[in-house]
Amino acid sequence: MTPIITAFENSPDEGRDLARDMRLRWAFEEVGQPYEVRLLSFAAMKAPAHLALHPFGQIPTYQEGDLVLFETGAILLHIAGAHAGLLPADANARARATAWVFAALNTVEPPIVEREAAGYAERDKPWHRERLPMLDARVATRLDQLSARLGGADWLDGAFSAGDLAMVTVLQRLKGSALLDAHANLAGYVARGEARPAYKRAFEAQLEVFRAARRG
Ligand code: GTB
Repeated sequence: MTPIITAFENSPDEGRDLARDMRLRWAFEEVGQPYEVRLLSFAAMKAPAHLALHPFGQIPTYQEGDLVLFETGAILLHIAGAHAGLLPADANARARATAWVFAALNTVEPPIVEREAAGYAERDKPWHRERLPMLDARVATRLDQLSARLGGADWLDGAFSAGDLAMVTVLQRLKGSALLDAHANLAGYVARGEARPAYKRAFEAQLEVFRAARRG
């Protein structure tokens, strides 16, 4: 049965791969699993039919038969567990790759999202300028630590895994910022992820949603 995911009908990033359905599209492409996408307006995301799938009214969701999932980490691990290509066969290596998925989403992503959200939600507050260096410092600390761990390796733990896929998509949110550019190995790591054929196919698919909307 072909899995169906949900994505923005009109993504605010205009097809620049920043919405979280991109992680799932990339994972499907890595493992060679065809998928379908159901596009949602913002109103539809908050309507009862979608809230029955996603309690927080967000995208993406995943449906396959009577299985319904939300949370990209859970969906990514589900896809990776069902197909070869994103998790190593060795049990310990598999557990470490899983840990990197959690590290990306629980440890590295939160300060990045917090900093990003401050940029658009708090910009007009009198304390915003005072808070910004602290938000930058929290991100910088995580990047310093991640950079030290990655060192000169291509991927975080041996071969490319679901952990790298999650981490690259998290770091992409910093592309073009001095914070990421301060670490040549992390910028190179993101570029290596984006150079993967599966990533390119996923990127084109999400960009096509924006192009199609423009064509009307
Ligand atoms: N923890 C959840 C997961 O990983 O699945 C988070 C899901 C989530 O944040 N979804 C966002 C959403 O539905 C879309 S991806 N937001 C609407 C809402 O909460 O009402 C976040 C996102 C959206 C747009 C951009 N962009 O345009 O740059 C980047 C990231």
